[in-house]
Amino acid sequence: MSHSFPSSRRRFMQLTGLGMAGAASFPSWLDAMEMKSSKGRGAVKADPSFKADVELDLVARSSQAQILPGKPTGVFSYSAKVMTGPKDSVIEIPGSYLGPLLQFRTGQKVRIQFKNELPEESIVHWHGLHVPAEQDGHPSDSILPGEVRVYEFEIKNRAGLHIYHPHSHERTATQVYYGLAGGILIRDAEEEKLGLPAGEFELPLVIQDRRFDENNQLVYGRTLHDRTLGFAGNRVLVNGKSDPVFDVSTRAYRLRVMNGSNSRIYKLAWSDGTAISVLGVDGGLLESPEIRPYVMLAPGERLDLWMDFTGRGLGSELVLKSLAFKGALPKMHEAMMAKMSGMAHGVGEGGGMMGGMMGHHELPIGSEYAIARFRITRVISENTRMPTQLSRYRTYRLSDTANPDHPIPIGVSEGPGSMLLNGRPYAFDDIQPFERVPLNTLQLVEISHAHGGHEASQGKASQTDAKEGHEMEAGSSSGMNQGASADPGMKGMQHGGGMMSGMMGNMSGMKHEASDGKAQPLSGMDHGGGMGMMGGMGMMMSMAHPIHLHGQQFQVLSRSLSGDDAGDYETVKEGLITSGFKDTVLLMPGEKIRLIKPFEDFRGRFMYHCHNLEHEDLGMMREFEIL
Ligand SMILES: [Cu+2]
Repeated sequence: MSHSFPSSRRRFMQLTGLGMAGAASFPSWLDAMEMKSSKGRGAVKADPSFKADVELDLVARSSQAQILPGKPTGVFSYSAKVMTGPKDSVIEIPGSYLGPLLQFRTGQKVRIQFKNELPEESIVHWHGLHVPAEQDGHPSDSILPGEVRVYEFEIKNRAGLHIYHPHSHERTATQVYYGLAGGILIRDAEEEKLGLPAGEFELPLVIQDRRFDENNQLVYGRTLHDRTLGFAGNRVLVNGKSDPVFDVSTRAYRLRVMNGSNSRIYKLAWSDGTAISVLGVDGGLLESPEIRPYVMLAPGERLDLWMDFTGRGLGSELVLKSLAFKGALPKMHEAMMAKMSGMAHGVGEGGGMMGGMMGHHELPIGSEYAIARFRITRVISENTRMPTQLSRYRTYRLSDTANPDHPIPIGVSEGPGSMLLNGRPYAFDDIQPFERVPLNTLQLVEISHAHGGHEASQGKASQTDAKEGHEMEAGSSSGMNQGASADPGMKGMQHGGGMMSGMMGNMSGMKHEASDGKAQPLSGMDHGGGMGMMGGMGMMMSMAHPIHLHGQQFQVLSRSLSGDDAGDYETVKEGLITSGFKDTVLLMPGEKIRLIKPFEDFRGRFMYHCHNLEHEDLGMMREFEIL
């Protein structure tokens, strides 16, 4: 193989003595079915009493894809085959490294036999699907090369677009980056009655960014900078294709958009200023369409968009763009990028974001660039109108929740090489009292910035006193703002290369201690000395995080802003959809989000984590236990 292996993969092969040849000579399918996993809950066999309507074989393996002109690119790729059931349960995306679209109906019973032909462990998570805990692709269920795991679940979701992707701890980011992801379309009767554009007029758009070397091979960085901020590519791919062009007719289309990037956040808009018409979000259709000048799309989020190309001339083009915005990355980082851009262009911070020294191929997050072109190649007269009413569903109220005065906290804290939730990194079997949730309840959850992780480490993040904890945090962080905002800029510059290397250099050697006094393995910070310095550092590091909760979709109750981030927030706020059902929500700097989430039907452990995949692998992941 010519492409560079992720280092975890190399480590694994060293440990096991496996190479590619070893992986290829694994036992046959049936033999593998008999293998017992040597770790975790491991391989699971089919249950003959589960009467499946659809049976699929799903394989993950090393492969090659033609992404750029010239040499093919080494990738990881899913492939799927319908064994029994409707043939359109698998829809290929020709020539793409992406997994095929899987298409199911509400109420269908699905059996999926997943075979891991990768040279490292893996497990499939069904992002957005409401399935039992043992079917959810928990990291501890990872299977080894050559092993098979059988999933069996009923589709309980309403119509929507979801994602299948790996979820092995500390391997998710690389495996997704190297190609392991695909879409899951759920159909139901309510959606079908609407007669929305279908067939060739319904287009999936999976947006990802990648970086290639001169031999067309994927490059994945593992610097502290990449891990702390998230890895960003310098080229945007749609459906696994570079410089994507879609040939369209003069009529309405339904665009099923998914952000499959590791860390990149998009601000989607049409190049001619046409408003964005939003039909649905992560968990399916809204009650009625929402019209916005632009719409934000963070990793793990989905959008269901209406676009009518009627009245456009043959041969004309429209570009789906990402517009400039602020707040995705720490202020210090953004200020530095702007200054570098300014120096290169001879204009101030307001000038063209980040060209110049960054190189225009570098494609900074928050800059303006094209995502895909839509070219009118056919004029037709038939069309359909956008429905004004889309769906009916129950709206959750605060008074419906079991804990209206004591929200379950999800406190986000950042530091160089240390990304935590509720002050703790991911660890198996580390369920905190407030992470134990009674079955069949609606819970109020509050996601906020808990700079430095002091909050949970001081025991404030329990259900009983979470509220006081948050008020305290809000008070102390406003003091921090002033210190941190004095000169957000140039500290890291003197060290040249790495954006944040200066700051990170200063931070190295510090030690992070949890409440029990034990050093946290993934952390480089110390907040034991109290709020002071780490709180300030937290503010300086404050950035956007797409927070994903496994299990059922939730509804956003409120979003509020504190601190000095209002200016940056102005650049994104009209693109944040708060209605509908969500499973991933973008927390901007200074923001607090309250949501209501049902914990129904299934007991067991369900992850919650940042869907910036580098953050997730760094430990910004925890789990709820439904009891
Ligand atoms: Cu994050």
